[in-house]
Amino acid sequence: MLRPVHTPLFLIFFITLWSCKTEIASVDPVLPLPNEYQLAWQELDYYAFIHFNMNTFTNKEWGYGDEKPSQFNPTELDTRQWARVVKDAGMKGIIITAKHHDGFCLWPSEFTEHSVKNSPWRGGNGDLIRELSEACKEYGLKFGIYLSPWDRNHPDYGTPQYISYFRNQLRELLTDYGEIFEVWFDGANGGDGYYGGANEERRVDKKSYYDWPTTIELVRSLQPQAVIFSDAGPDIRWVGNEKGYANETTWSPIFRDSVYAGIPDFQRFAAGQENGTHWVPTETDVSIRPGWYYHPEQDDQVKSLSKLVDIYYNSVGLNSSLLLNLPVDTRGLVHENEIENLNALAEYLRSTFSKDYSKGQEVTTSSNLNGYEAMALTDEDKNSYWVSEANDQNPTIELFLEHQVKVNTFMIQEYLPLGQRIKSFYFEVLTDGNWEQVYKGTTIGNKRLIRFDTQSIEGLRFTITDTKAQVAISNIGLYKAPE
Ligand code: FUL
Repeated sequence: MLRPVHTPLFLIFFITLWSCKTEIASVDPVLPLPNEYQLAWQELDYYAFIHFNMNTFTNKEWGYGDEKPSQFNPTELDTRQWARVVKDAGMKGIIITAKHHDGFCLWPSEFTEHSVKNSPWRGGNGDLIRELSEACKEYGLKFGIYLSPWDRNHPDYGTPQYISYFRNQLRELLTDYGEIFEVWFDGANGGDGYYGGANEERRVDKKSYYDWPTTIELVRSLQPQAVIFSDAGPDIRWVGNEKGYANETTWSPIFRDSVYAGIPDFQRFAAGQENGTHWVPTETDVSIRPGWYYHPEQDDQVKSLSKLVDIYYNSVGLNSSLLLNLPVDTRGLVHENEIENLNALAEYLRSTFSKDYSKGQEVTTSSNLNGYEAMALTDEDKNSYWVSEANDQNPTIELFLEHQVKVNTFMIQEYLPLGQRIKSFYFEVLTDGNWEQVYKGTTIGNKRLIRFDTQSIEGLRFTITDTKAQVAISNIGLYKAPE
């Protein structure tokens, strides 16, 4: 039998209105916020730097600028080997030193003779940037460019003409080689050098000489999705050391009035600033050997698996990304010793993160805003997230496991599109009915990895003790890393 039409429609209308109101509460963002390209970059976690250029052949870290193109002569150069090694290591991309401080160019730039075109490599017809960009494409890796603002070879360095030269080179690199994910501007600039034969010291005013705003606009116009790195951003900042360790407290926001490569102001930037005005997360750059470039005498000084693991946890696990440098050797290959340790690291990370013990387990929270339930925490979807209620002073996550599990690693991520919020927390595990605090920390941001002694636990509790606003957390994970 049909019912009268007007009553249910009327009811349905109000029920819909009511449910919309209760389910979709609004969450105010905490400024500043990342842009879409910074968010995409943030997901890369771990990618490679490759230092390979003239210094590889002169066995130096910083060439003076008087080297001869004839000295650049790799015998077995194979960028596909680099890409394969990087891919196998679980890294997501490669940033290459297209030009280091000595000025030699790995591509046949039309603006200088100081490049591969005058070297014996590939009979002077080689273009390493092309070969590497193609290898990255083939292996599904992102491709990035390091272009040194300092040039110890160029006669015009220190004058306005050099800035035009620098931008012309940037235009070549950002036009001719497909999509670029990151542009890396080194802070080391100004000092003595060859400078076309002048052999003198040239100091520049790092704040004004490069006119960074114009260069940044050039990058934006050619590769809008590329994130730009320098000591102070604009998109990504230096972590403040070359050891591979981010700060325990790492805010992505900083007070950045201007961008100056070479004026890092680490006192302010290493930890970021809780109430900073710009979103400029850190990148942790470190070499797998003592040097950035290949030196045969360092063949037995490749960082060990345990050191690499430590670096991974202290960069990726501390709201940073890991830019791990591989010094390609004089053959033009990633050395066997690197490959061995990288493969061990990849295996370690795979075996740790392939099984998440929190998945499918019962999660409860101290409060939640309608529409942002606890189950978002374990659904492995970065777009869903849990939000606590505004009056919840100690937002808490509890997870009870069906069976005891042996674990030693916990992961938690804030939902970054709403800004970085959490200021401090502690973490407890439940063993044989007893809660034990195993870690106490400060910021979280993109990702916090917590290591603790391997234990058979039946539950865990994560308590936020201070936050800028109600918390928004997208994911948690529970893992067992190999001993
Ligand atoms: C530094 C440079 O001077 C080193 O040679 C290296 O390229 C490193 C990544 O950045 O500032």
